[in-house]
Amino acid sequence: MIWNKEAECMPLEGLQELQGQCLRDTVRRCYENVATYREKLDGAGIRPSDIGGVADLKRLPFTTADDLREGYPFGMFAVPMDEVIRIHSSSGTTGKPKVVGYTRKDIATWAELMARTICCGGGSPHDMIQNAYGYGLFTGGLGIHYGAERVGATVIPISGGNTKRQIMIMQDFGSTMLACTPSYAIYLADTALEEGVDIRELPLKHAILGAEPWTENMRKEIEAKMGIRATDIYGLSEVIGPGVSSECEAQDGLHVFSDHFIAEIIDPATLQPVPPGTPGELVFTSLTKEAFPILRYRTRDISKLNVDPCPCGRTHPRMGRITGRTDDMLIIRGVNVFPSQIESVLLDIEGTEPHYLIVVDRIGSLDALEVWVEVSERLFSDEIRQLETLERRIRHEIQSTLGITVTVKLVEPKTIERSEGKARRVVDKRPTG
Ligand code: DLL
Repeated sequence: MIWNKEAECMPLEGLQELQGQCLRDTVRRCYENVATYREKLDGAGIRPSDIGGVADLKRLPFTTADDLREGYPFGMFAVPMDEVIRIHSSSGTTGKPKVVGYTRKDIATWAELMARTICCGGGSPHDMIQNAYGYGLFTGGLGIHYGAERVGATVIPISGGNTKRQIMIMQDFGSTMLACTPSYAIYLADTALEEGVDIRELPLKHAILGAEPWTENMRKEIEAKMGIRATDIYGLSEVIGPGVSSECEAQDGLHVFSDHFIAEIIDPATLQPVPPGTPGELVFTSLTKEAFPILRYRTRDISKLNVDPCPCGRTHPRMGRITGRTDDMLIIRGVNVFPSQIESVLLDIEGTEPHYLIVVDRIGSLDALEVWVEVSERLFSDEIRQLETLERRIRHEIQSTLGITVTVKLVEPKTIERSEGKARRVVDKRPTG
């Protein structure tokens, strides 16, 4: 089911034309109403009238998380506060949160994009959507909520946490779609089993999962454990929240809703755009947002673009699954390490659970990488010899994937802290500076 066929299946020429018009308008509004953009554009010697169409996008300066923090809290809003009807924010890794605002039209746009996301994930007005994303300043809860209402589905605004209650509601209400982070989906499935509930036997059919990196292996595991189809959904507060892109039934890349956002991939070192298929940093420009328009925002997320036609009929280009971030990339003894690489190794090994923690420390002058892995209940009660074999195997597999030595620590089931939102996978104890 395509939510908005006219927009989502628009011929590429028409789409480019529309993007050009919206870009001109967005740049003009940014220049006229936001001091940071005016200074940046003046600094680059660009006047809004220099922007003719999409081809001129690459002339615009980038916007970074630091720019947003400098404008904290409302400095980058492009409309008077009276027109702002909603605020959200996202905690950064350091310092003040990033604060974003929405006008009434922005909220309507967001609901439309979330309606598309839900339909991309197999949802329809007949669905009962259990929304286990957190409600509050985080965009996940209210984003899905408005989208579900726009579709005409029934939304259960249960928010995150309280796992046993989630399972009870899922059984009693007969939820057909689940919305939460992928790590929470696994936790939910495992907890259900412990409670003697097999989710595969419940009416649940779909899950729309995102807000944190996950892998194809995790998808397989979630789909098998719950007997459902799991769809990757992506977004970030600075751009709108969830509803920036979504996988469709092809499960092969996430369509970027390109009548509202332009995605680019750049080489983070040279800052130059790279051709389709080449991995790099995702950069977004909003085309229709009023309260918080954004020009060439550097997300730090690593992905690639695919402009090939999709069997689903949507024409909007697809971005690949996020494979890491330029800033969560760990550099250990000079080697670039992505937590997702370690995760895929673990998920391929029988007897391990998808709960792990990467602990990086400095011993003397050398970086040390330790991976804590939870093992399954069954294995943990086995002989020591078995555990040693498993530990050796994990160590060997990680070492051959990353090319650096690693210590593996097997820990008892349920010792690694569970998260109800985004999982925290890395503890970096190295001194900074
Ligand atoms: O996480 C918005 C969201 C809510 C997306 C619910 C999907 C579902 P922020 O809190 O601002 O917004 O965090 C944005 O989360 O830059 C990525 O690093 C990461 N992220 C979001 N979706 C995905 C995904 C929400 N599908 C940051 N895969 C982004 C990997 C994701 N990473």
